[in-house]
Amino acid sequence: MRRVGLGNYPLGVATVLSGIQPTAAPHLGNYLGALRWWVEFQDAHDAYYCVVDLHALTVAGDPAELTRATTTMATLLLAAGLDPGRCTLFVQSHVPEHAELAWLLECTASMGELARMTQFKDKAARGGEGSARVGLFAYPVLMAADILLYDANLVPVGDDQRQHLELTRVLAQRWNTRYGQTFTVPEAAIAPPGKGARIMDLQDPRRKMSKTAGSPAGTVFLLDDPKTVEHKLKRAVTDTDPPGPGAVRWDPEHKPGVSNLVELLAALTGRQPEEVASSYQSYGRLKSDTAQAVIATLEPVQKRYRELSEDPGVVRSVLATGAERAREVASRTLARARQAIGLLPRQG
Ligand code: AQP
Repeated sequence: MRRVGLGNYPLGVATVLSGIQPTAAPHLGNYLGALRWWVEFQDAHDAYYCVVDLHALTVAGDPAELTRATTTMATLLLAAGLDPGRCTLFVQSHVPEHAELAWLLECTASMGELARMTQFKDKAARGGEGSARVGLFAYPVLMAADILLYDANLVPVGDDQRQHLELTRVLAQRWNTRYGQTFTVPEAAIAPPGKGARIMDLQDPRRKMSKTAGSPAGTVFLLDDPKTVEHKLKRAVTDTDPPGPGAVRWDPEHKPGVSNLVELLAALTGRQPEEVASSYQSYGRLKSDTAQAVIATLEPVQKRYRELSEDPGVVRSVLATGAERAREVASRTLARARQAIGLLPRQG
C-alpha cells in the first residue's frame, strides 16, 4: 500500500473511492485489506466510500436481509473509524448516476473482457454459469462506474479486486480515446505482500476469507465476540510440522495456514511477517497471540457499533448527507460522459 501522502499523490491531492458489498457483515479480510486503509486515506485525501448495495443484488439474497445488512455495514464503517466530517459515506443506490454510467460503460466493454473475470468464473461456478445472474457478469462494469464517477485517482482494495481495477483502467482509457478526455484513469492501492492484501480462510487457507464463499468457522467477522474469535483461531488449520526453530515461518506457498496467521498478526500489530514468525516456535502460542490481537482490534469497533446502533437516525442522516454530496460530483461527471458519447442534453 502506498503510504498516505507519499508516492505520486502528495497529501490532499488525490481523490479516493472504494466500496463494500452488504452481502453479510464484514470480516477481518475486508478490514485488513480495505477498511483500515479507508480510515487512513480519509485524512490524507478527498475520500468517497460507499456501501455498494446494487452489487449485492448479483447473488441471491433476502430483501429484508439486504436492507438490514446495508444499515449494519454503514454503522460498522463508522464504528471502524470513518468520520463523515472527513469523508463522504453513502449508499450506492442513493446515487442513481452509478446505474446510468454503468450502462454507458457496458456499451464500451466487450463480452470477452467480462468473461475473463476470475471472480465471475468462481461465483458462477458455484450455481452453474447458465443460471448466474446477468448482473454478476456485468458487475465489474458497475464497479468501474462507481470509481470513474468521482474521478478517483486511488482505489484502496484487497488483492482480489486487482483484475477489476485493471478493467476499469482499460475502459476509462478506451472511452477517453474514443470519445475524448472524460475520465481520470485510477490506480489500485493494494497493501504489499504480508500486510493483509489477501487474508485466507482459517479452515481452508488456499481460499480467501469471504463473506459469502468462505467457511463460517474459517471467517472472523468484525462482530464476533471474544470467545468466538478465540475458538476460530484455535481451530485454524496449520500443518503437521513439529514445533521448533523454523516451524513458524512466513511462506504462503508451502505453509499457507501458518503464513496466514503470521500475516494476520503482522498486519494487526504493524510488524513485518518475517519478524513476527521469528518470535514463535509453536503454533499454539502464535494462535493465542493472534486471537488476542484480533480481540484487541475488534473491541473498540464493537463498542462504538453498539453505541451507534442505539440511534439509527444518526447513521441515516450521515448517509443522506453523503448521498447529497456524492450526487453533486457524480451528476457533473455523468453529464460530461453523456455529452461525450452524443446523448441529447436533458432540458431543464
Ligand atoms: N480475504 C480478503 N483479504 C483482504 N481483502 C479482502 N477483501 C475481500 N476479501 C478480502 C476486500 O474487501 C473489500 C470489500 O469487499 P467486497 O464487499 O467488495 O466483496 P469481495 O471482494 O467479493 O469480498 P467478499 O468478502 O468475498 O464478499 P462477497 O462474499 O460478498 O463476495 C474489497 O476491497 C476487497 O478486495
